[in-house]
Amino acid sequence: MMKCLWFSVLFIVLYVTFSSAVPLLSEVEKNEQDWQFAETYLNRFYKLEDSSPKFARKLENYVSKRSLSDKIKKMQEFFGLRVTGNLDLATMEVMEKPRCGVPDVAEYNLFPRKIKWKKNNITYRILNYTPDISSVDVNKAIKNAFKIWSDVTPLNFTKIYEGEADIMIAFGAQEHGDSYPFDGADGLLAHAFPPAAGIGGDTHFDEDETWTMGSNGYNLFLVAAHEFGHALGLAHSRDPGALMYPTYTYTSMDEFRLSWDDVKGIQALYGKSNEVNPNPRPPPPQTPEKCNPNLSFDAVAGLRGEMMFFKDRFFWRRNVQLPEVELTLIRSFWPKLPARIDAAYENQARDFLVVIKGKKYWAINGYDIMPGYPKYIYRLGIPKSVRKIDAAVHIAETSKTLFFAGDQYWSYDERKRVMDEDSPRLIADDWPGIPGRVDAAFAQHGYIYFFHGSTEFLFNIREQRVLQVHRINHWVGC
Ligand SMILES: [Ca+2]
Ligand SMILES: [Ca+2]
Ligand SMILES: [Ca+2]
Ligand SMILES: [Zn+2]
Ligand SMILES: [Zn+2]
Repeated sequence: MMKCLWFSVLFIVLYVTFSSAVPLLSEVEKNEQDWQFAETYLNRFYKLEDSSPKFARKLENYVSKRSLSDKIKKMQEFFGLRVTGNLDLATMEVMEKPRCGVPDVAEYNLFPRKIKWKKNNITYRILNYTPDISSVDVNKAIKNAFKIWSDVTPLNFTKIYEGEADIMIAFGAQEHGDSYPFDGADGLLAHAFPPAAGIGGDTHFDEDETWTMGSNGYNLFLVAAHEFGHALGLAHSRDPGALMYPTYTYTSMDEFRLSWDDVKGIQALYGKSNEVNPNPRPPPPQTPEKCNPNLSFDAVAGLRGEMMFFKDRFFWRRNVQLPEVELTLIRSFWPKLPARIDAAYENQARDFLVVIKGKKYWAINGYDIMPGYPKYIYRLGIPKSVRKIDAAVHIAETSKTLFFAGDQYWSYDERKRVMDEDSPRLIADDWPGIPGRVDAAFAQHGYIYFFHGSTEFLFNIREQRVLQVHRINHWVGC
């Protein structure tokens, strides 16, 4: 299914760039395949009717096409996509991502009642092991996955080796005994049942996945941590920064944190941890809010006609013609990039995006990091003493890329591939009206948009002056 995602994305990109390319499938065939795939997806994750009275199911028979479009809208709303009711590219992209098998509209979040364990001491048992990693590693991943929840609640998890535990953990392929079959490699990764007796709380992993302790295949700790959220009573979150978001994105164990949204959710069910922690950890990370008046950007760049506004682990993606924006994790687009970046620019003529973090930079073409990257920024002629680039901007008209760091900037000639000799220069000397430092910059049609804190300065390059000053929130739909 990952293959399928890459294929469809590459296909569209090639098709747009070289419209003479011959598609492998006819549009009609492709369309028909997409609709069948979407129907399966929507019935699995957005099947409201199943949990409601019989008349709804009966009704569904003759309004099925209409209801499919309604379900697409629900799904688009859930993932923060543009709500069209159509199978557009962005919608298909999300549907094809590997994900959890628990529905996004589940019975237990349709009703406001809380489904939770009525006790704080919960037992678990591992019924079988995957051959992919050692049983020691499986035990470790499972234990750590429970720990992230017990760290923030009064819950205790105890492993037992026989008899029935509250949370029975098993690996299984295809139909594995609960009439919610898995689907082979990719697609569904795992599922878990909400708290209750019997099958309640039980957690199953798709044995057709390759389970790992690292970044290849699927990381067992990350998937288990998500599933145990369900086994404790949490539904899926719409917050792309939350562990309880339905799709899988890799984060290393060192970088992993429960998000503010996850912590709020689990504490609403079980309360806070009773233990007084002698070394309190920093508060859980919050997902950036587009209407926060103090919002600032880490980096801004174009990407094939869209605009990307980077902030923390995320970026907002905006098609300039449309008012809506989509918030996505950087890693869900480019799993090999750092979680956060400092600066970015697009070279439209050569069709690549450059992102910079610390002393390294990556060139990206579509979804692919180009071979040989990351490279060091000093190879462009920036002194080794510069530890961080604040902002980078490429000016198509002059083929120059400007790198801003502190109160200075460097100008790189993309045609000659050398740094201009008079670099660096002071920002104050050449960009009157721009504050001493900039967070991000973006150039278009003879203007540079400089971002500083929550303020944007529109600079006319030819007239060498600031024309307008705005708050930055409007860029992300606020
Ligand atoms: Ca159980
Ligand atoms: Ca699967
Ligand atoms: Ca920056
Ligand atoms: Zn889930
Ligand atoms: Zn199962």
